[in-house]
Amino acid sequence: MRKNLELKDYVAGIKAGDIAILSRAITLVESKRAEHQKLARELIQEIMPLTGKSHRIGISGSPGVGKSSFIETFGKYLTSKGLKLAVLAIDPSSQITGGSILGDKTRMAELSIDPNCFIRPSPSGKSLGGVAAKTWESLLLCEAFGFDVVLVETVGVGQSETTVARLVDFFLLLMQPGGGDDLQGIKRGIMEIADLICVNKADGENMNQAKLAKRNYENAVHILRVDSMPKVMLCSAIKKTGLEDIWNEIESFYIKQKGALEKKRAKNLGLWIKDMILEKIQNDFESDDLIKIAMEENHQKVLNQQKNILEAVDELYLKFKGKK
Ligand SMILES: Nc1nc2c(ncn2[C@@H]2O[C@H](COP(=O)(O)OP(=O)(O)O)[C@@H](O)[C@H]2O)c(=O)[nH]1
Ligand SMILES: [Mg+2]
Repeated sequence: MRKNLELKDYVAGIKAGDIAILSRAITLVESKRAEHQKLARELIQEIMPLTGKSHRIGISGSPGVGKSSFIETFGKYLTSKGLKLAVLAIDPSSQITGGSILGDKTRMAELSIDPNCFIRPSPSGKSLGGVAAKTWESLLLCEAFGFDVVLVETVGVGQSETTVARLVDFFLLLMQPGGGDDLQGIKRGIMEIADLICVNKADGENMNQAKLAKRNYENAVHILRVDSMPKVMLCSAIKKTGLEDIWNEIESFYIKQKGALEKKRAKNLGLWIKDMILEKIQNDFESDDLIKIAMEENHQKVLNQQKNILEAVDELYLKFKGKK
């Protein structure tokens, strides 16, 4: 049996750069047991002054675009520059699909044994808010530990990208060249939060398609964005190209942000707190048996034209609120 660690052991281990302790600290924040959660909160409070110094970068893209391959290649590029890298993931579907997105270590063969890299798969959980909250605490622990860069990977499905965008400073969206229908693959929401778009697989016979996709995305960005215009770049995880340009873009983002970074982080945190509360309210609503019955009744009445739709909505809303 491993010895139970106390708060001071966790703090000392993290300060001393003990990777085994970092791992156990993350396991602690992921634990559902009440006494673990209490200790985890104390730990986060304790290490808070050591946080804030890393580059927090989100990476997303549809399944198959090459996220794992890119993280392997880009991660090796970063560690070869002497940077220390942590890779975390947010994937609330991992329980359903039976394996986390970072479980795929075969695509990260070199990175996963790199002493300057720490890879941690997505915590389990069905609620996006819950999974993200644990990833956030892991991110803080990794920062306190002294990682220069924390990458947070998520799959390009559902709400998870918006959530990841709340936790990171810079959001990198990976795309791939497709048979002329590139624009169909664009999800408006994600295009609106990306700080940089990279068309991966820009190699071999994909090259022309990749260049075409780049132009299409540039046009789309022009239409969709009025604030800052994210650049569109080409890269290849397999040929290891485009990495320097991507890193320069990230670096220049941090130089430009300077004082504004704290503001951006503060704003994101506020938005995220709101998201989490809304998720809780939605869960309460959807799991309430009386509301389920009332929903069904009202639905039928509206269908049968016995009730006005707005009347039904008001009634359901008041019923839900009245229970609080
Ligand atoms: N040609 C080419 N194939 C790539 C590249 N990056 C990834 N792939 C391939 O695309 C497939 C999906 O890659 P993977 O990293 O697992 O994608 P993920 O699902 O986004 O993590 C694999 O067969 C990879 O070998 C690349 O830069 N060029
Ligand atoms: Mg993958």
